[in-house]
Amino acid sequence: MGAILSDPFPIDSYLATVAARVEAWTEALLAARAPQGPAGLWAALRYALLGGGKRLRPALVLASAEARGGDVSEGSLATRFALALELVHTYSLVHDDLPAMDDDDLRRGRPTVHRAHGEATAILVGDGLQSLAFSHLLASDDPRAGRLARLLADDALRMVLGQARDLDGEHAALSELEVMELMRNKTGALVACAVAGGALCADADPAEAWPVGMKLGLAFQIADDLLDVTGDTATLGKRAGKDAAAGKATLPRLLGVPEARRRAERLLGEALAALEGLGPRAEALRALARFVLSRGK
Ligand code: GRG
Repeated sequence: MGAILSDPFPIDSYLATVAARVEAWTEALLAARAPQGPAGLWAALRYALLGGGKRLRPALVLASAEARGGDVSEGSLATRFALALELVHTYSLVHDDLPAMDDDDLRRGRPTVHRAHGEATAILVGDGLQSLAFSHLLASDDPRAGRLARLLADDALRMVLGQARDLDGEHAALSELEVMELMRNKTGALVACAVAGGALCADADPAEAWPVGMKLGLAFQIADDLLDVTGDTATLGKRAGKDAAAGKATLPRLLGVPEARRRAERLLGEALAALEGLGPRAEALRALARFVLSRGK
């Protein structure tokens, strides 16, 4: 962790810049679409989209494209894909928080969407976000948009499969391998999608980038599970200690905190090694990879 703490890359300001860009794209999307109404649904969509969030997935898309010499300027395909991915991610959080799923009342330090806007509206917010994501991406006349949409659809489906496994209530019986498979689907797929999609936007091979993103996605989920054990609700902006309360099988619960941390560090090391060959242009991507483990929320 020493190298992580002394990271000279200004990751906080990089993420703040990405967050500001994501928020500006979101405002533009809402301004174009919300006038069609109904006002209540669009207010809830705004609440879901502009309530904070680290914007890690869009940052990974842009950094992965940049690392391979891709265009990440305003209006580029990479920016369109980055927003589409964040819309899908936001839909997953809104639906995951519903009473029928994790039944959470706190997300990003505020009441969850169903708490603030009602359950039926929260279901529609998730549905609407998914449609908006593909509509926004496919509004591009870039011929690569179709491949990106397929990538996003396939990884979003993997997330749904992971969520189904997570909900099926047999956690006590899950082996380490089964927990890893669950994490690969539930969390890893969208993070891998970010890194692979960024590569595709730079005309590099997404199939080569995807497994590196998967390592980061797994490290990200282990870090999340560690924070659930070691973090507090105020810092996390969501309830801490939920996994143990729900009897969920996570790596920290299965292997203990120190071993789970070692696994996450190993995954990060493997991802960083795979990114080494990309040279100085990949500095932001490598810093984001380190942030996956060093983050406090
Ligand atoms: C409902 C189809 C469906 C899927 C839900 C994303 C998800 C799958 C569940 C959310 C709960 C959870 C612990 C998911 C694992 C991935 C994860 C840690 C998501 C939170 O992502 P962050 O930390 O969130 O990037 P912010 O708020 O920063 O955007």
